[in-house]
Amino acid sequence: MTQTQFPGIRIDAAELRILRLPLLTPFVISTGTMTEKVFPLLTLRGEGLEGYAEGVMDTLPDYLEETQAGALHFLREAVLPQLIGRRFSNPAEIDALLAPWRGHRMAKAMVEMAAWDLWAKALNQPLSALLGGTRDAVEVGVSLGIADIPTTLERVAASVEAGYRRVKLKIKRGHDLAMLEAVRAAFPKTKLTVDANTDYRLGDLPLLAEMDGFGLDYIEQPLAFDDIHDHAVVQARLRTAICLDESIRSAVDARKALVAGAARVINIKVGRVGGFRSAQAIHDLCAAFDVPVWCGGMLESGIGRAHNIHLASLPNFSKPGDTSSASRYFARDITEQSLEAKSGLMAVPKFGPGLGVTLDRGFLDSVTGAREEVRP
Ligand code: OSB
Ligand code: MG
Repeated sequence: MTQTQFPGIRIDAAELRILRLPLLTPFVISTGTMTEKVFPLLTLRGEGLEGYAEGVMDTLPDYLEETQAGALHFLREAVLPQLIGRRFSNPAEIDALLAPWRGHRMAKAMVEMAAWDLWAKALNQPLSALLGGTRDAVEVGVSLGIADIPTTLERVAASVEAGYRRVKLKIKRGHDLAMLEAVRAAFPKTKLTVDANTDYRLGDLPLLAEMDGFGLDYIEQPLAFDDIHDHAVVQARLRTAICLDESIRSAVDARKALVAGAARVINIKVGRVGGFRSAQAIHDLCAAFDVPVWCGGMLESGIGRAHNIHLASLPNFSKPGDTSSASRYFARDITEQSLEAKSGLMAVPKFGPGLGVTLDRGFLDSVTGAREEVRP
């Protein structure tokens, strides 16, 4: 079937759920501790198919400003009633529908990503093929939460043993240089990065400069979530690359950061930047600047994890991502397939078209806290 013959997809219905999955290990970062993953799951129905996406916003504005309550309100009251009953022939039309509303990139991403899944299923193609992916498996590392030094050393050892391609260590003020010294001494050759989740200030520049001594691949998001300028000041004084995460929500943000020299690496989270089209635009822009990108994560379930892996199959995802094995996070996942890395490689899931994973409906119902059908 050629594109011009494609009749489009009519969206018949939308369902929102709030899910709660206990985490096997509490995840500690500079902004707080997570003991369970609570997240919204959107299902779009049309043409007898279902498209899925999960939201990466927290219940409270911990990582960025968006919250689940705000996202549900926006989706329920504004976006989904407009979408239901409409026909779309490609995801760009969904982007155009969402564009007039300000911000809410995580909520918009849910709609855009579920539409991509539905579209790929209607075309009977893997999502990665439609996104422009060029590989069947992606290199992955782990993101290790903040813990005492002996625990951190054990976790690094287990990750290296499992074949992960790099280890990202969460840091915060007061939990940085001594920890790095211990890890580097025990693992002189391991590819290491750190992620501060915004805990430092410009005045910490001397301390950040000391990190140049540890041979890190990059320092992720040392400064404020809404800053680009001060990261450029820091980058100019460091040998180590700065990688931006929270600061980049769009291709416009990425352009500003790249032109300013605020980052030499960018972490793309499709759920943070408003969806796949935005993620592709950031990916392409970074390639033009010769800046590598990698795919971040937000402790996603099998649905968000699958979305991330499809995205990471694009060519400029040239550094290992955070999409490690689902079994590191959850005793049981909501997908019938558990997404597991082997020797630091995560296969692009192709158990079916689109996202390539299927829901374990019984288990899904058992972890659903609230469920609603959205009406036009
Ligand atoms: O900064 O990348 C981050 C988790 C929650 C909030 C922010 C971040 C993270 C991670 C987890 O690093 C990555 C993952 O294992 O999914
Ligand atoms: Mg980060």
